[in-house]
Amino acid sequence: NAMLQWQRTGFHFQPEKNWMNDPNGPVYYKGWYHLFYQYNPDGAIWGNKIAWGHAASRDLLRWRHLPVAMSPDQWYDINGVWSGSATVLPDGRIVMLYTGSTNASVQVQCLAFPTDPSDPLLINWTKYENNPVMYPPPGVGEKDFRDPTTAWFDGSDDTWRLVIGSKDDHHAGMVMTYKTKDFIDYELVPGLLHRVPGTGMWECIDLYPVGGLRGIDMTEAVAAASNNGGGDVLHVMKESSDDDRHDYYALGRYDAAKNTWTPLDSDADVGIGLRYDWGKFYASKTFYDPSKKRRVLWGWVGETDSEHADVAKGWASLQSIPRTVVLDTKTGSNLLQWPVEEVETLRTNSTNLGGVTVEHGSVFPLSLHRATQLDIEASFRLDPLDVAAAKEADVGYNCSTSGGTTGRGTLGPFGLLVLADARRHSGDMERTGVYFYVARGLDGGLRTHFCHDETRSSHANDIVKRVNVTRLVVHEMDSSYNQAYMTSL
Ligand code: DQQ
Repeated sequence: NAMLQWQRTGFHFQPEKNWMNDPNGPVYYKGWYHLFYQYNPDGAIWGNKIAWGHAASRDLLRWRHLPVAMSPDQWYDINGVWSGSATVLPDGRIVMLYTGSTNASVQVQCLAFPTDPSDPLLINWTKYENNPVMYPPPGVGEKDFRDPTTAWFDGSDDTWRLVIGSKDDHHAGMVMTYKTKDFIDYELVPGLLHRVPGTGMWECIDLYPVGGLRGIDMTEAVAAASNNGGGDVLHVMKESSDDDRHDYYALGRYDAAKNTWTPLDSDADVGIGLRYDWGKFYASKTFYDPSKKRRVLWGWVGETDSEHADVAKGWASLQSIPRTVVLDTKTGSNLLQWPVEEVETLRTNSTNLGGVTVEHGSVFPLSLHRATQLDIEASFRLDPLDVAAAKEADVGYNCSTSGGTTGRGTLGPFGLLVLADARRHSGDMERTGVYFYVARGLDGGLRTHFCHDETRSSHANDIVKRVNVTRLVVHEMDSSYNQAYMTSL
């Protein structure tokens, strides 16, 4: 339809065309950030011929599209070059491990190397001649063995270790550890690193240390733990739940000698507790960026467009803006994520709209410069009289069922209407509400809900429109008001 304008993203990564899903093998090499991704070179839908697309960037924002890095062209990956991770060896060489779906659709792990290590763009890749290097072990389903992590070095027995997700026949998600000296021969470490009943297949496991504001490389954390106990470092375990397509994490302690990872809080274990994101965000992966000593998170953002719309557009999906991940040291019980600092270099001019009072039930139009992309930082202060007036009435507030942006309460909803169609100042104007709702909990304390309401986001009728909830930890500045900042791009 010539009337339809398919809007491409401004800064979120997407291929020039066709289908994309998981981010793969993110790595920093000779001054370039590399992003590989699940890619269908033949069209805008997922298929059984997934390849590794490839792009490189100096700043995580502006990407150079590069040729497909690996295609499904061997018996062991002919049904798909699936997700995997990069490991940088101490001498700077890169080892890539990925899952191949074989000619019999068995999931096996495969090895690949840059053909020309002197090429900073890493254009050509060579698959190891004796692939595959790992088969599903006894008792593990041949279609339940995928997505190897980055490996780390363990000096206690001079081996590299990595983990792979799976599920057992009781529908428990689980993680297995392998060790290797040469990335060719692997040994399954006895026992499971972790297992959570009822959570189904765990895709795209991630396991990494967090501590202070600086990112930590896993090898560094394992060495520190064997020397001095590791101090305050915790380990994040993340799994992508094939059951409900969300990325769940938990904070815990990794014990290399015992091959165990134990959650700090077993009620908030992996797969049943915290999530990275309450929108569309899946199959994510972090990498350690040695140039800025930070841990950076990527996630696949599958859009809500229908398959029909994707085919008409000729493309589908994007990657999240890369985010820096740190431990929230104030609570010690969750992570904090923020768009990488490079994003700030995209700001050209700015408009400060300080001191706006938003009355109950009102919409305050922001008059801004003409722009196609906005980066908004908003800080809200609640009227102490309203806070005092907030009674138990809102106990049980739930973003998804409490009326979205059109609900009315003493302390909410308040926030921003974004992606609003200014040409239609009518009741059916397209807009997406990104808002807070503060409610008293049963204990009398204030709970901040952070929601986004897609129900009026589009006039299209073939997409999913939900009201999403984010469980948000807001650090209360004092008892009379809450303050939170948010950035949307
Ligand atoms: N996507 C890949 C798999 C992974 C899944 C296949 C997660 O390796 O488990 O495209 O989205």
